Amino acid sequence: MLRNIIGVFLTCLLTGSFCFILAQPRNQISGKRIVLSLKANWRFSGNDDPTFKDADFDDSGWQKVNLPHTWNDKDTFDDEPGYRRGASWYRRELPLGADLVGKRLYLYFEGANQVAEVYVNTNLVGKHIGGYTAFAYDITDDITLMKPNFISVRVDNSFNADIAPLSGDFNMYGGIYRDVWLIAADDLHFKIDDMAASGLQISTPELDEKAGKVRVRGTVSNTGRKAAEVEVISRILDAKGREVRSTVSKLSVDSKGEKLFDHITSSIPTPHLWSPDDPYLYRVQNIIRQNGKVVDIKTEPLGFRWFRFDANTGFYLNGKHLKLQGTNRHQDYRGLGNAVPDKLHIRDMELMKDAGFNFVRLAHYPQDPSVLEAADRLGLMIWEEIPLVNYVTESRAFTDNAASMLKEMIRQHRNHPSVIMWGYMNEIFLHPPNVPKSVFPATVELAKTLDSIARTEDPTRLTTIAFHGSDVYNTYGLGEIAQVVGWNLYKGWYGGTIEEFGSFMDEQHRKYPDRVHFISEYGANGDQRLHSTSPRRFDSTTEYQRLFHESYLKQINDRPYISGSTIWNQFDFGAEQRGETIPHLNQKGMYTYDRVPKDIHFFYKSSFSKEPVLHIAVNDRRYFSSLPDQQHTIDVYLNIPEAELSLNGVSIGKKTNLGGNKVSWDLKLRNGLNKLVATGRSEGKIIKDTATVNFRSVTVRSNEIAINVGSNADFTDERNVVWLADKAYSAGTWGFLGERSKFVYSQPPDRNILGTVHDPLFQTMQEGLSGYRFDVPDGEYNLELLFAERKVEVGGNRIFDVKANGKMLLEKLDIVSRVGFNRPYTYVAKVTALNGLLIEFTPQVGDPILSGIRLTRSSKR
Ligand code: GCB
Ligand code: CA
Repeated sequence: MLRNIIGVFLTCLLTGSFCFILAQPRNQISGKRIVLSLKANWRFSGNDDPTFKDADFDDSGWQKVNLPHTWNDKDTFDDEPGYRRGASWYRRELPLGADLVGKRLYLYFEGANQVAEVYVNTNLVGKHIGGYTAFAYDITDDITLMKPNFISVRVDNSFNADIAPLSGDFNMYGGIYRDVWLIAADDLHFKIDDMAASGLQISTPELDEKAGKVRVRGTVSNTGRKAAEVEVISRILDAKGREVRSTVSKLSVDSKGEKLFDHITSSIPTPHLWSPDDPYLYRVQNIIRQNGKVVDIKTEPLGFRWFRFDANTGFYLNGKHLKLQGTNRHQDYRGLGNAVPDKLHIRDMELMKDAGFNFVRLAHYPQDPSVLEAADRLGLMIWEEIPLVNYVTESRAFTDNAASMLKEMIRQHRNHPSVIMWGYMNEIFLHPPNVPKSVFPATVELAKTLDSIARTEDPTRLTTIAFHGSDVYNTYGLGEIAQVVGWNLYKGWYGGTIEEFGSFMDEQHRKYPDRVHFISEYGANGDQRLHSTSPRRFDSTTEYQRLFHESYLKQINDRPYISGSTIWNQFDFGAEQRGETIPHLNQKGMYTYDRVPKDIHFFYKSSFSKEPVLHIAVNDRRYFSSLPDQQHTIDVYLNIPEAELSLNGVSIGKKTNLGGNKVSWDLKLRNGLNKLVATGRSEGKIIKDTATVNFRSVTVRSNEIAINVGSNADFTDERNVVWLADKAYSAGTWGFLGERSKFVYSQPPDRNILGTVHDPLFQTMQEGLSGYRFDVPDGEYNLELLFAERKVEVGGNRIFDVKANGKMLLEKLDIVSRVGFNRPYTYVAKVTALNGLLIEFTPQVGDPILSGIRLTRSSKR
């Protein structure tokens, strides 16, 4: 119900006034619950002191903030290793007016990462453990109406061995990063502080196409001084708000007591079913009436749908086979960390729907209520999980905390028809070094405990765990516990080949024919600045990302026993410890961190969406530079029968879509701007996509030759300089020399190059080269040489001389002593070419290296 007031709340924000809002869902009789947003007017301190809880503490010097808020939006992206994990405080006044006299008051937090202590007027009203679930406290007895009241919240995101996640490839941003509400209820209300759930549990115990029944179980609380006789009504409303069924019961609830009720409707004929194609939503409006007067209303979503999995043939929704075509989502956003407003959460869900997905895995933790609501409305089925990632602690407290996270997630989100699976572990055997052996059986025991909690709390969903690509899960019996086995597979990324994916899965299916197999992750980096005609594993080119996904999707589709899959990841996301071509980011998204689609998005859209798709896959379409006489392959993603491509106004032919959702043309671009237009037809309508490619062919006569030395990839920098992929020298062109010369692609953890955004240039290098030769015309040139030495554990100890056509440029160059490890060193000189230009590298200690070279002509002779 909280969500229904958002529109009203915005108005309040705009007028800047403090206001109460009646929680009054559309088409409903007015209820008595008052819900007030506590988004604005907080004060924040990054320090920690016990006096901050005191009502009379003077916080006027503190920073003003609004929620959602995190203190790690910036330090997770700077070049200082780590980010602040510790305690901070939030304070604000609660202006409570006469309207609230006689009400029961609750503070409702949608989430704070990861331990929150809530004080009201100096008194501790509750402490919540776990960063991703909601919590609510009754604060009535700590409040004095008509006087200033103060809330102080201590939030701590320190590492805590008893709280999951212990580690993970994502940032554990600290803060009150979701909405906070004040709920003022009548003494008689649907229970609010049962793990911050709605106090209501909706299910459809009997359901098929012909008829369905709805069961509503709930708890009525009476916080008043007198016992009360009430009526509880559950009304089933269709999407237009028309009452379909109504069930009433009479309860007597003791003072300071609570009462359960259990309603089952009579059979509803031909219920309108919920599905991704037709996400039809009913609602269940629950009313408490006392002496004929409405005292509380709580409305929950309802969808009629049923599902099952088959180990050989996959997933079925409402009796019909449906391959789960999905994607994963993290909850952060460029510039915001995890403090993401609802409208961006909702837009993310809409972007996933737009690509044609029918399923989303909310990895690796429960997400914002607006996410679940959007999933219901849009028709996206959901796998939601608690954040047990990489390993567990063998302690009572860890187990208890994990159990309560699981219960909270289930109770808070179980009424969403979109949810079909509850997960509780991810890659839990991807142990860091030094984890004791005993943790294997302990993890299995914990999995059993959590699995049985999930099945007891909610027998209508299935349980699941995500494994990484190792047999260790089978060895220890973890594969026998959950109802669906998820696999996170990166064959052809972190190691192995793309084709090994299918054979790995076939082997699993052969060995465990009764298991339901799902692919919970697969993905590869895509950096829009990097391109290659010979993409390779781990190069972060958009081309490798496309190759990887095209193959995986085909392999998944070829295997009916694979019930479905979720791509890693829908969006690039923050991962502070990573240092790939864009440091601090996991770059496997189909969209960038600020939600710009990469080409791969259009491949999936062409594969899954029912809308016509025609997309020229030339990435950001800005710039393209390469060797002369090179043919360019232009790929077009499409889901229509055929397409025609024209280049600069001239048709270069039609191609038929033979089923792979991709057609390609080989063509030659001209220097300067090239206009590509793809056209096709869908149901009589003309579909078009255009792309402008700014092309420059580079020869020894060009004014600028820039090489990404030691790399297969062209790198376009922010000035539109294209650093071409490297090659061995051949006469009439340029290239590296030396028998011992080898390409070096740095690997984690040595990758982040500090103080530059040209990481991919400096991360790759030739090692052991003897020279670099350009057969350029005689004349004066500016030369730029780029070097970086990798982290101390992997980098070399080397000293070498660099000469240009025999003239010493750098004598006894020792990169580390000049700039240190993992820092760019750029050397600039004026050089003269005479019968070409030879840059020589002569070792003194170790092997010479070079990461980039750029030659610009300053005069002609
Ligand atoms: C995984 C993890 C996920 C990582 C991903 C990756 O298997 O479950 O948290 O982000 O791999 O990109 O390496
Ligand atoms: Ca390089």
